[in-house]
Amino acid sequence: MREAHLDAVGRVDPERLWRRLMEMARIGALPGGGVNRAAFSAEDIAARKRLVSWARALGCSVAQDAIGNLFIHRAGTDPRAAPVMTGSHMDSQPRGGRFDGIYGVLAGLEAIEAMERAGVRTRRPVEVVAWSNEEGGRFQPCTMGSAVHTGAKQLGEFLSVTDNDGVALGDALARTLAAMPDLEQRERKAPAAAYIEAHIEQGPLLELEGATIGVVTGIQGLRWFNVEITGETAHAGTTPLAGRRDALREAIDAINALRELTRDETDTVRFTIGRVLVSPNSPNSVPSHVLFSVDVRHPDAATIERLGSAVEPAVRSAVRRCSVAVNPTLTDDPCTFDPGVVAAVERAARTLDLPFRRMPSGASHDAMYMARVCPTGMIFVPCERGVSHNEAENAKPGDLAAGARVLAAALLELAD
Ligand code: HGY
Ligand code: MN
Ligand code: MN
Repeated sequence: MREAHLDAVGRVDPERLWRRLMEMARIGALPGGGVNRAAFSAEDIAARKRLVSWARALGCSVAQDAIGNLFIHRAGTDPRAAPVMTGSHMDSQPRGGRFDGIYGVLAGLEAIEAMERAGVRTRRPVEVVAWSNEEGGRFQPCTMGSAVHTGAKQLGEFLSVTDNDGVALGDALARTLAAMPDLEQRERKAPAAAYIEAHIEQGPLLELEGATIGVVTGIQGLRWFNVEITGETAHAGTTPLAGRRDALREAIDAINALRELTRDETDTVRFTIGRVLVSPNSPNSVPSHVLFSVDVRHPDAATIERLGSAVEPAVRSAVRRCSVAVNPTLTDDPCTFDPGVVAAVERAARTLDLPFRRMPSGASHDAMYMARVCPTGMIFVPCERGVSHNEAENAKPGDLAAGARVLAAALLELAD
């Protein structure tokens, strides 16, 4: 690694990174120590404003696209060169942790600050992206901002999606875009020379093996669905079971059928029903409508394809008297990261003498979509007991800084 690059990498400051992480953790802070920063919420807007103020203080320009993805741009010596991009997301799960997503955004900002302080100017521009709605907790599906940026999905498909309170995404997005009217608009899908995302592992492997850096090789496939079952509400005391069209009773049968479908002795399949809405949701009225989510994942392309195709038939086979709608909201096949970018991440870990291991990602990330449009890779750092999507999510300042150094080193190599 060139002397100037080593100098820049050495200027990654663990305290500054930790301080920014803790400042962001106060936005949407929960009593249990985690955060709730739903996409396009007041908390998301506050985090966006905080990030933009830090980016501008570094002399970077900030642009925003039609779905609210934020692009922090550090100019290179060759303005015509496609940027090397990094980033992640700032939205969180309803009871999320202080590091999921936001770490990748702030590690990218830290890498830019280290370059700035070292006076290193790369040939390519370097951009840090904060993707909109990666989590999909409030508005399904997940990884929405990167899907629209890369052209995999159209924004128009999502505007009428509603959250649990009936708020439409289009309205929440309009408020978010209006909150920072002075940002440059980035309408086109800008080409990128490469994309690297830093993220906590959200699993236990690195911690168990005492490795500091995960050199991520790819992401497992996933399928999301929303299933709606519609029956007829009735009096709980007077209506015989024989005559009922009980939507919850039949939703339970459908969920049990899906549990059978996804039963796996090797415990490789990941099957989750995380969201269930029941109406009228009253103890003495027979449920007339149930919406439940289905999240199925597997690293093997043929297996996830088979499971995904079997969801609707399994649900329909279990539902007798009610009507059923099965709406697939996400179809992502397993992705393999670019060998050149994976090697650059590994080279950086070796140069910095950090213990590392190559590994796949069980969690999905915006890198899933960027991998379809440019050479892409990811960097993992350990999180305590592998816990994530939980307020107890925790990570060590030293590991977070090590990940940011590997990110800075890999970005410098790819940008020059
Ligand atoms: O669901 C996921 O895998 C990601 O953490 N949003
Ligand atoms: Mn994440
Ligand atoms: Mn997450």
